[in-house]
Amino acid sequence: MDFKSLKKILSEAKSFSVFGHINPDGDSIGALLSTRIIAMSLGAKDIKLYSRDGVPDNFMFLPGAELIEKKAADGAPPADVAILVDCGGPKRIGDELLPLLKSSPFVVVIDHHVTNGGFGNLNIIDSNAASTCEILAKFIEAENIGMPLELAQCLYTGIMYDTGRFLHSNTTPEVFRICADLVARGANPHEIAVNVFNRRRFERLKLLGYSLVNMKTAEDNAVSWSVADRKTYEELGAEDEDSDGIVETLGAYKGCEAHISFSESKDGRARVSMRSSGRIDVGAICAKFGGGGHKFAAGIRMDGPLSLVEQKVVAEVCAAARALKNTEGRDD
Ligand SMILES: [Mn+2]
Repeated sequence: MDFKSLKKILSEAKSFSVFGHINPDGDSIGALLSTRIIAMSLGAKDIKLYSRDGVPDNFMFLPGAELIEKKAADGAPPADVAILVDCGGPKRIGDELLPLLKSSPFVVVIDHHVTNGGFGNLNIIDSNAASTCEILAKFIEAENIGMPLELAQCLYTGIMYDTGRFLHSNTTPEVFRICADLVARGANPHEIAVNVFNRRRFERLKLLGYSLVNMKTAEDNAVSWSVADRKTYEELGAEDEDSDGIVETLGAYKGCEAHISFSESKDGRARVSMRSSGRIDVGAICAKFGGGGHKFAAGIRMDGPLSLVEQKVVAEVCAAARALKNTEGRDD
């Protein structure tokens, strides 16, 4: 990875627009805020942060979160450099922000998605990294950039989040080495975990409860999924972002190889989140439907109706589960 060029750009350009992805998660928000702190420590003054869907409540405790904007102010001048963090492709920033991205003459991509082909003028892409924040932590280390407490907190949050609290298969010795260093610099794992996971609204917990009570399974429980349509969201008082994390809980079921959460967003589109227990490549399945992500964690946004999306996607995942059963056999 060309860290030298990244440092040069962050040190020399006058203005930056930094973009995270739609339906932001801990890595996207952590990487947005970290990029700002890093650029400032290299002398940058004019840095705007954009996240089309804002900042979920549980990440508002992070330093600088209130600076993240959903859209550009009217007549905002184009920035010298646009930086996309945690985005596998330019459309991940959301269509509304694309004109702002296109107005910048130079684009930097910092990402860890295996599907990222490198669409920037400078691409810092490492699909072996568990998170975009891990790449940023390596950049800071390699280039001897300072690590204030605020930066350690943001990076730790992103890394912890994208490794599923250090439980996913991407949790490498490197992840622990980096996080040990971040904690030594003041990042507080307990405080961050409480903020990110344990300060939920009741409506969100009700949506999780609904999803578990109405969980469906197929292929001898190798595939499990839940569906929440618009009506359900409204009855429970839940928001789009409340579906975050449901899919992980579905995977707790014994014998589950792939688990899926289907929800109907406010814009009427279907949002599909898919996880694998480690043997089915759900990234490849999502790619067939125009989605993307990683081998064991991926997603799709599709036009509805939701029931048809459910039918098509579940059929594809069930076919993968059957293929797995045929080739490897089940050992439970
Ligand atoms: Mn990520």
